[in-house]
Amino acid sequence: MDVKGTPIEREPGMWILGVMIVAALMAAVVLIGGYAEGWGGHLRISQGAVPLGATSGTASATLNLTIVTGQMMGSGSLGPAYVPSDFSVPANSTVKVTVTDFDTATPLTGAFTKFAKVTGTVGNVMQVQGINPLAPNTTVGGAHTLSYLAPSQVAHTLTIPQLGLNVPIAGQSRITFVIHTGKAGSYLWQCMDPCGNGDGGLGSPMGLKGYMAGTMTVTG
Ligand SMILES: [Cu+2]
Repeated sequence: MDVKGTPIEREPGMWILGVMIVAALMAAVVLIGGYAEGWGGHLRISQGAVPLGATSGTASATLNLTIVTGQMMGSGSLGPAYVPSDFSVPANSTVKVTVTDFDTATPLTGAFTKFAKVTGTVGNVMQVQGINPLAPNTTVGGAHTLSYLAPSQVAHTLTIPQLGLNVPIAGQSRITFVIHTGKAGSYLWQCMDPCGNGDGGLGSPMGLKGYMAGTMTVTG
């Protein structure tokens, strides 16, 4: 029993050890699989953040633009400018746009008054908040949701005819609005407020890229 019994007794021991090793290996596979799935899920969430945000209606991207006055740039400046003037937004997503305008109003007149209306944003509205340009982080008055601005209050517009987008920018204010982007492409934007020199304000920097015109790239 002593001599013969030892291997007989060892055999079940080995068998149990084998089962334990296999079980441990299986547990490891399940764990690694779970982690892999977890990572995969994580990656899918981060890669899918843009379309997910778009479907849930919450902003999935932000775009911040500033309108600086010619004065802020000094004597060589050609006039007020959007900074940046070329910018990118993701395709098929919801983008919250903020435009901080340091410039004062140049009233829309004649045929240009149609650019006082907000079009192409979510709800065809925008939020307007007055700012103090000498203390730009402080607000003036309350915030308002508007679909139209009095033509006399318009300083500039952010207009992309190809997308039906038009947002009148109030003088010395912070404007926010939300857009849903579509397919990838390159779209020209321009300001339709006669904020330029000469000829009824239609001269430079009106239509001048880097100032009152530029490109919005929708990246796929
Ligand atoms: Cu302008």
